[in-house]
Amino acid sequence: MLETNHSEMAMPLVLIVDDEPLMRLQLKRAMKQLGYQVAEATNGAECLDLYVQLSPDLVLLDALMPVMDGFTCCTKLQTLPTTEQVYPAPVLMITALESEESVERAFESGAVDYVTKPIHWAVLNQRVRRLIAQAQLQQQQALLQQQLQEANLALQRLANTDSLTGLANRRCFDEHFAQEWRRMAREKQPLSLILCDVDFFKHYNDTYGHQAGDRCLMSVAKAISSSVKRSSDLAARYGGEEFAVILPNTDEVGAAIIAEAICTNIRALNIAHSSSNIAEHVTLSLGVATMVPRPQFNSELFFTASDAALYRAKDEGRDRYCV
Ligand code: GH3
Ligand code: MG
Ligand code: MG
Ligand code: MG
Repeated sequence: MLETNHSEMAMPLVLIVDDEPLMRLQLKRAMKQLGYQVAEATNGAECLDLYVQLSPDLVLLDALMPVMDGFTCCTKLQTLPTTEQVYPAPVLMITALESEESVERAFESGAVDYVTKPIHWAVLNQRVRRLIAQAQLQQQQALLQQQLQEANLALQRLANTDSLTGLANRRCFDEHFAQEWRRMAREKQPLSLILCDVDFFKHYNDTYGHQAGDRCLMSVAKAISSSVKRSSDLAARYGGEEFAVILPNTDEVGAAIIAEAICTNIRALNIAHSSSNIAEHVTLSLGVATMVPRPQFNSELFFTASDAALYRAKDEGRDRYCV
């Protein structure tokens, strides 16, 4: 039973839960006088349903009710998952039970405040106002926190992504590489690195223009990243027309398969390159190196080995990989 439209979101919503119609009426009148919207439930079970549906800002909860009493209901409210739509709303228990045990039970079940019947209306009003103000502050803080997290993620994505190709950039690659290098040492697994360089790319730019060159790099990037399959593999734009692929837990044989796949997928792009000295289309040269953890190896040696293999691929005629 919702009296006014909560979707306007301007007025806080108070969920009144009491089995006595007269009590609900009085509470409703008081809350409306304070300027709040009101929804009503007649027992704990109804309260749970409305709570999830309406995400109130405060729950005024009676203790003794049929079907489900206030203590049980309050306990269940605490276990509801918090989502973007449903914030944990404070629960104020209103009951004729004055025993110490009842007060303790109420707080143990998650109520944040306790008022006894007959109601002292001025006291209730003050407590309601304070609880709603606190809840709104918490909601705002949670929202801000979430926005901050999203902004951070977006920033991180931006900082790690090459803007032209959408691949990981050099910064991201270096970080990932350092991580995988340490993992290799720890887990005693082989690590492979493939450096890729577009053949005669200067000629390509000279022939087709720099913008066509950019589009070519985008296609090449896509073909390279679609050639690596595992989630731990990383393809990155290493610089200008150079790309690097890091393959954790991959030996020489596995790395050669990926290198071959990259060559094949680039050829399949069939990007016209009339000034290429080797083919009528764009090709790549690749240098592959694999390391198994040994004390005398360092990461610089690894790059030197891949680079040397890449130069060999260029020397031997391009459009190929060398190990
Ligand atoms: P090789 O086969 O020996 O690799 O010859 P190459 O012409 O590819 O080698 P070189 O390193 O001389 O040329 C690389 C070219 O890549 C030169 C540079 O203008 C071009 N390049 C680098 N980054 C970009 C880019 O972001 N966009 C475009 N369009 N061209 C780029
Ligand atoms: Mg009752
Ligand atoms: Mg180059
Ligand atoms: Mg090149």
